[in-house]
Parts: sequence; C-alpha cells; structure tokens
Amino acid sequence: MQSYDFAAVEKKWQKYWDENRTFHAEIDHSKKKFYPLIEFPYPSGQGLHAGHPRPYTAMDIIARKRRLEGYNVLYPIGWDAFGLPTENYAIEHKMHPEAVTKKNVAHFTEQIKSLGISFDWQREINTTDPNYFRWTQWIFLQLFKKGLAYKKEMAVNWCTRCKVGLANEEVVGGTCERCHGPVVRKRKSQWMLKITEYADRLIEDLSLVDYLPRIKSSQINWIGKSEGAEVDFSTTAGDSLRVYTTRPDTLFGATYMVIAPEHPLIDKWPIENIDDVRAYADGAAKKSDFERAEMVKEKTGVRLVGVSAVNPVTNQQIPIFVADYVLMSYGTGAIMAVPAHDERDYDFAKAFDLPIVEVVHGGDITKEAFTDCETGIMVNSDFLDGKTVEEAKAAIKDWLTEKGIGTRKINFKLRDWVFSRQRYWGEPIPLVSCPHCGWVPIPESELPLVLPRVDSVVPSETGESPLSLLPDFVNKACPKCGAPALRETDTMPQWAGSSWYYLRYADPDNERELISKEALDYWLPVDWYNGGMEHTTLHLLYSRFWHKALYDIGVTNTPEPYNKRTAHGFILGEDGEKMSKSRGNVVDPMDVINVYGADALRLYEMFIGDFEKTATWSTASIRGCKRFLDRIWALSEHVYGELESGFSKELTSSFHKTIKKVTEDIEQMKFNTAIASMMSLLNEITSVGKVNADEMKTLLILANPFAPHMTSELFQTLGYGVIHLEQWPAFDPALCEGDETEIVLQINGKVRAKITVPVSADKETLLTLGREALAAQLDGKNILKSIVVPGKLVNFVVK
Ligand code: ANZ
Ligand code: ZN
Repeated sequence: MQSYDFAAVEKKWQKYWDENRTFHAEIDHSKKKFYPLIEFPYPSGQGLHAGHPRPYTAMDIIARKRRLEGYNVLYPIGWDAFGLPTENYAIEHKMHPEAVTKKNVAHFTEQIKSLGISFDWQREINTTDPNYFRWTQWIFLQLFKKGLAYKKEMAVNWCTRCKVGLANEEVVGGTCERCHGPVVRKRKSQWMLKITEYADRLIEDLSLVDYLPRIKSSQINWIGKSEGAEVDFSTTAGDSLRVYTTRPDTLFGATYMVIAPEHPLIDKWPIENIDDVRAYADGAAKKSDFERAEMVKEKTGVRLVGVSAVNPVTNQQIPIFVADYVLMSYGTGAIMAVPAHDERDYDFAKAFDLPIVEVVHGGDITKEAFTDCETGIMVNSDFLDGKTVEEAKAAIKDWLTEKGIGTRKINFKLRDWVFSRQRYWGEPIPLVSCPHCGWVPIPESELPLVLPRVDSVVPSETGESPLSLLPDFVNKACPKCGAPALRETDTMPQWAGSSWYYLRYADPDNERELISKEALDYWLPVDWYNGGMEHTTLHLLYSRFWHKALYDIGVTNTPEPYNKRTAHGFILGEDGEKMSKSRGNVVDPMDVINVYGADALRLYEMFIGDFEKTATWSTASIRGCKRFLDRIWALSEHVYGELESGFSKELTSSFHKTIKKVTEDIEQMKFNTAIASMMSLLNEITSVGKVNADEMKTLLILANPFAPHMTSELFQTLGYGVIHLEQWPAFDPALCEGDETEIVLQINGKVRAKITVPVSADKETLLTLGREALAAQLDGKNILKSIVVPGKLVNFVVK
C-alpha cells in the first residue's frame, strides 16, 4: 500500500496548532472545565525516551476526546528542571546549570512538539525560573511559620559519589537512586518538613479521591499506621527501658529485649563489655536502615553484660542485647522480643540459644506459627490464659495502664521529609541564621531569593553546599535585628518544585500571588492525573501534603489536589529487558517518528499492551499500526455521497458498536482495545467495499485523539471543516447489538475463558482482545506462539 507523506502532514498541523494556539485554554464560565495532568518531565541531556510518549499520548487522547465532548480543557506542560544530573553535567563540562537546563529544555520542547500532544504551551512553567521558584520559596516560608519546617541533627543517608544527603526513599537497596553509588550514614543538621503531622489525613482523605486501588494501598502501606502500646520494663541499672509493641498481649512470651545500637542508654548504663558493644554499633552505623531491616541475613548482636531487664508480668530477669535489626528511627528504638511469635526474634533466639515460650496457641513453634499468631487462644500467660488475642490485648492494656507502666500508642512508618540538599542547583532556602534571633525568614518582598551567579559550580568537598563558598551570598544582616548573620546555604530537594506545580499551571504569569482565586475556583482540583507507580510514595504524598498545608492556611480550596490518579506501565526493550545504553536495546522515539511518523508512534504506544502493564517494544507491530493509518488514508479516495445522509444500512450497526467501544474504552484507558475495534471497523468497511461521507467523517473523529495529524488533514481535504471543532459522535445502544460471536480462549490448549467478539474481528483484533481478557493469567509469562482461528478460538502457547 502506498504511504502518505506523513512528515509533511505532521509538520503542517504542528505548525497550525502552534500558530493558532489551538489548545490554549482560558477561563470560560460558560463551559465545564477538564484538567488532565501528566508528570512534567525532567529535561535530561538524553532527550525523550520511549517511555515518555506513553502517558503523554494517553492523557492527550483523553484531553482531545473531552474537547470534542465540549469541555474547556487545560492540558499543561512544564519542566521539573532543578536537580543533580544537570548540576553534575554542568560541573563536568564547566558550564552553568542554567545554560545546561536551557539547552535541554529546548531539545525536549522540540521533541515533544513533534509528538503532536495537545499541550497548552502558553502555560509552560519551569521550576528553575525565579518567577516560579519565588512561590516555592514562599510556600516554604509559610510551612516554616506554621511550625512545619524545623532543623534537626540527624543521621542522613550520604551518597559518597554525589556528595549529597538523600531521603530514605532515594536509597534503593543500599545505593543512591540516581548514581547507584554506595550510601553511608552521616550526621548532619538538616531542614525537615513535618509530613508526619499529616499522616492520618493522608490516609483518611484517600476516601475522597478516585485512585487506582494499588495506588491507595501503597500509600497506606508507606504511611504505615501501627496501633500498639509503649511499655516500660524496669532494669537492674535503674533507668527503665521503654519499648513499642503492637502485641502487648504476648508479654508473657517476652524472653529477652533488644535495643538499637544507637540507643542513648548505652552511654548511661554500667555495661561491662562496653567496647564490644561500641564496636558492634560502629559496624551498624555503616549500614542503611533499609539494609538493616529488609535484607535477609543472619541475625547478629551483642549481649549487654552487667545490665538486665525485668519482665513486668513474669518478674523474671531477662537479658538485653544490642542488635541492628532494631532501628533507632522507629518506635522507641527498643523492643521486647517474643521469639515464639515474631520471626526476626525467632531467628535471633535460635542464633543466641534463648528461650522460646509460646503464648498464643498455634501448635508447634515452627516458622509457620508466626503467621497466624494474629488469632488464637492465649496460653502460658496466667491471667490472660484462654482469652482470644483481641481480648488479651484489651486486658493487658488495662493492666499496664493500671500499673502505670504502659500506654496506648500509635506509630507511623512515615518519616519527616529531609528537605535540605547540599547542592547548588536547587531553590535557596530563604532563611537567615542570626546569633540573637535564631532562624529568621527573609521578608517576602525579597523573594525570589535567586541563586548567586557563578561561572561554574564548584562542589565543596566538605559536604557543605557550594553556596557556602560564596561570602557575598552567605553574609546577610538579620532581617529582625540587623546584626551580622548568615544565610542558610542548603537548597531544596528536587521534590520541592513538583509539589505544587499543578497550581501554577492554572495561573502561570501571576506576579502578585501564587494563584488567583478565580483560577483556583475554576481550574482546580486536577481532574485526572496519570503518572508512574514509582512516584506513588514520594511525589504523590509530598504534593498531597503541601496541598493540605496550603489548604489549612486558605491558599487552596479543596483538601485534595487530584481527583483521580492512574498509572502506566513501563516500556521494555525488544529483548524484554529494561531499556539501557549498555544493553543496546534503547528505542529512540525520534527515530520511530522519522521512519513511521508521530501518528504511528502514538497509535503504537497505545496499542502495545494494557496501558497499566509493562509492555515490550516490537518493531513488527508498529508496522501494523502504520498500515492501519495508510488504509484510512487510502479509503479517503473512495468516499461517496453527501454529509448528513446517515450511515449506510450495511454499516450502521458496526459504527454504533465501534463508537460505543471507543467511547467507553478511552475512559477506562483501554486504548489497545479501542484501537482494535477501529481496526475491525475498517475491515468491515473494506468488506462492504464502500464508505459514505458520514461514515468517513465519524471514523476520522473517532481516530482523531489517537492520530490527530492524519485525521486533521483528511478532514480538511475532504471538506468536512476543522476537526478539533467537531463533536464526539454519539451511539444508540439499541443499534449496538447483534453480529457477535463467542470464541474460546486457551492457554497451552486448555480453555480459560470465552469472550464475545464482533463476527468481523480479524486475527490481530482477536489477539488483542484475547490477551486483554487473559491478562491476569498471562502476566509474567512468555508467549511463545499464538494460534488464532477467527470465529472459533485463540490459543496462547506460553512458557
Ligand atoms: C512484640 C511482638 C510480638 C511484636 C509479636 C511483633 C509480633 P509494626 O506493625 O511494623 O509497627 N518493633 C518495634 N519497634 C521496632 C524497632 N525500632 N525496630 C525493629 N522492630 C521494632 O511493628 C511493630 C513491631 O515491631 C513491634 O511489636 C515490635 O515487635 C517490633 F508476636 O513487639 B513487637
Ligand atoms: Zn537577629
């Protein structure tokens, strides 16, 4: 089949949209608004990768459909441009990070424009623009004034390669998330944000929003609300030892205790083997919390000689250990160990030959017993014997309260947010340290506090920010008393600018305020936010936290920023592995555009598999998508009849069914099956042998969100007008029945499901529908071969 000149067509329409500001949105109270959002990119030096177009196109399809449905759509784009890779690149090439950013943004802009996404480029923002970060700094000052920012000396994760402190979340498997360099613990005074104060609301308000269930649950788990009790154990050294436990009911089974190697009592107690204990603590300090808590390994520890504790219910003396499986950062940094019912305690007790006393009846004390000690009947527990776990919990809490040695306590896994970075390329923290007044905010009229100009960034080897090397920046009179004072030289983490950017899109040029009330009332909240699962626990929680803090001071007007949140899967290389330069499996979307065009790339990225799931790149199936476009183009030469005469008798039902399917599938992000249904409609048109004007027009509108360039061009040349001013077609449910048949879906020859498909569905469509219906069963399996017998069955041969 002959191909159309996609390069010319695409360039023409991109220029048209740009010049006419076709997708620029202004407040219009006569229309309903729709605000879709994608995670704005970090403009890296590498340019777009194959994963970028997937969410952009998905939300673009939704945005374009909504416009055709009559909504006023704000679909914005901007740059999350502060951060380490840019700074590191600038240092290496003796450039200024601002120049690097500018270059990268220009490159990204050109690339993204070539995808034909209907972004409102008039609202473009950049987190490194002083007119933007002025408000990031302003928000920080509000948080500071509200008592939500504080400075704390703490052990931070320190990347030895980037020479920068990292949040716990940025340490992955003991290495730096960005450079994969080794991470050690280092004590440093850091700005912290009290996200923990919002922990409960961050859980509860999930009931107000429509997030995918797995997004909700991963936020809930990350926040990790835990209800238990703090219990004081007396010791032979005088000071009592306080533990946190979620299972006070198992107190009779507490046969020893463990304190974290950093526990402050170590310095107070008369420990006879203190040298051994200190040596052990030094070793533990080299490990991250993650390694200590999550990595499976032999349990280690040192028993304290000369001090022991007393179990308050058995009155028996029990030994105390230091061991690194207990973290100082959680609870009280000390535990009562119940080896019969806690797996970590069990492993430790086995290694150190400690007594194991069963207190919740669960049969043999084997590893299996741990899992079901949540329910059961108490044994070996004196006044708790015979009670259920729930009853025992209540009874022991009363007993502990009565004795004055225990109180109910709620803990969270969530930690406060380490908000300082010792780097140049970030928002300066707008505070001054005065010897008389302490930390003083700079006046809001002095915002933005811009980064001092330097020719090139010199990293400070001491671990302080490069800003600390610039006396002109550092020295500042105290805004309160005028005494010589020093500016904070730490900058904000990359997460700062992205914590509120969705607000600024609604009013990007406002110089007086962060956002006007009118823009806020009209555009916010975001209606639909799609992003990566990897941002569920950091960015998504951080921005929900900022939004709530701003809500509390009256800057935002809803408790939640995003009404709906969905997530896309990654795209893997053709070999099924993560794309990486070293593997040589990287697909550059620009290469694909050059060979097949942007419409084909868009279509393919949506056809590649379930949007939510990981997908493997296939150059063969991109050709299939290209062929689909070429066939529609070829069809345009055979259109008969006038507009407004209705669908032909032969095709009426097929059209209504396809409209229904595409309309509904887009809403559910089932883009692949929406495309498949358009492909089968095209097959039917081909078998009928002709297409009339209304049919062609409808087909073009349905395909427009997916392939906007080609459909805009054909719409114009066929004399139908301007496609983006059209209306999304409606379907008549009564006409959507019939002409369907049931087929069997098999895996390795075994029947797994039956689905109803259009009789006309071709092999490609059947495969797509089959794969979708068996998605759960096929997940993680390698499809070696698929056999399709149209009208009968699809069989997947898997390994
Ligand atoms: C006795 C016990 C018996 C426990 C039992 C568990 C099961 P979550 O649910 O995650 O909050 N723990 C407390 N502080 C700790 C720390 N700093 N480092 C390591 N472990 C710590 O877990 C709370 C449980 O984790 C607590 O309840 C404590 O062990 C342990 F059958 O106390 B438990
Ligand atoms: Zn002062």
